[in-house]
Amino acid sequence: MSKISLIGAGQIGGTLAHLIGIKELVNEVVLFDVASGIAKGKALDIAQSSSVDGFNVKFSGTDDYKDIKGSDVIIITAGVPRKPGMTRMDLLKINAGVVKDVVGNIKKFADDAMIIPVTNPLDPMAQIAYKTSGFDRSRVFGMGGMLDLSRFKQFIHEATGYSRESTKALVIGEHGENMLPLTRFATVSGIPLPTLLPKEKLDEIFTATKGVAAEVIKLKGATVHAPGNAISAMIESVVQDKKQVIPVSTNLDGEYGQKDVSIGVPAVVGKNGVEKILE
Ligand code: A3D
Repeated sequence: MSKISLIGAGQIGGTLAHLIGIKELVNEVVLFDVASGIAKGKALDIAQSSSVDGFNVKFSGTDDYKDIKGSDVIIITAGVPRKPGMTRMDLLKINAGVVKDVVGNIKKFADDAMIIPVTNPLDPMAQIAYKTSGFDRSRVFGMGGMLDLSRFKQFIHEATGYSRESTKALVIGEHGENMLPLTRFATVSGIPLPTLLPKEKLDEIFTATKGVAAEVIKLKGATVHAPGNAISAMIESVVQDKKQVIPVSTNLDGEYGQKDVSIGVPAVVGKNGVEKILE
C-alpha cells in the first residue's frame, strides 16, 4: 500500500502524519482540511523534518478532494473535539454532518479506499461512515478501542511494574463512558491479572482507563499523542498485513447478538481491513 489521506489536519491529523512518516508506513501522505492553510503548512512542516530523520515519505496539503484519488487508506480526523466538561456524545450532531460530507467525497474520489473514522463520538461516526459509504463493512472500522487499550495497558504497567510488552489485554464496547476494560481477561505473560493484583486495584485500573481522557482534556485541552499513536498502530497492521487482533469499532451483523450497530469488538486487522471479528 502506498498512499494515505488524512481528512482533518488538526492536532490529531498533524501528529498522525508525522508518525506515519517516522514509521515510514507508506510512500505518500495527503493532508486534507477545509482550512487549506493548516493542511499545506503542516505538510511542509513535517516534510522539513524528514531529512533529519531520514524518512522517505511525500507529504502534501490540500483543500481539494481530488487529491485523495488513489488512496489505499483514509483516516477521518475532521470535526470538533470535546472541551473540558463535555462528553464525546455532546459532539454528535455537529460531527455527524462533517462525517457525512467527508464520506460523500471519499465515495466520489476514492471509492476503493479503506476508511478509519476517528472523529467523536466514535461509534456513531463509524456507523454513519459505514452507512453513508455503502462499502463492505470490512473496509470501514473506527479507532477508539486501540487507544483505550493503550491506556489500560499503561495503568496495568504502572500497577504491576512489569514490562508493557508482557501485558496482553482487551477493551471492548463503546469508546466512551460505557467502555469495558476487561480486567478479568488481562494477563502478564499468560499469568491472569486477577492473580497478580487485588480486586480494589483492578477496580481502580478499570475506572482510571475510562476517565483518563477527560483528565488529559482538563489539563491540556486535548488528547493528541496517544490517539495519534494508536491510529498509526492500526495503519501498521493494515499496510504490513500483520493480522493483529485489535479492538475496532465495526458494524456487527449478528456477532455478540447485535445487528446494525458499530461498536468496539476484537477483530483481525490486515491488508483487507477487518478480516474477522472474534467473539
Ligand atoms: P482539531 O485540532 O480541532 O482538528 C479538527 C480539524 O478538522 C480542523 O483542522 C478543522 O478545520 C477540520 N475540519 C472541520 N470540519 C471539516 C470538514 N468538513 N472537512 C474537513 N476538515 C474539517 O481536532 P483534533 O484533531 O483534536 O480532533 C479531531 C477529532 O478526533 C475530534 O472529533 C476528536 O473528538 C476526535 N478524537 C477521537 C479520539 C478517539 O480515540 C476516537 C481521540 C481523540 C480525538
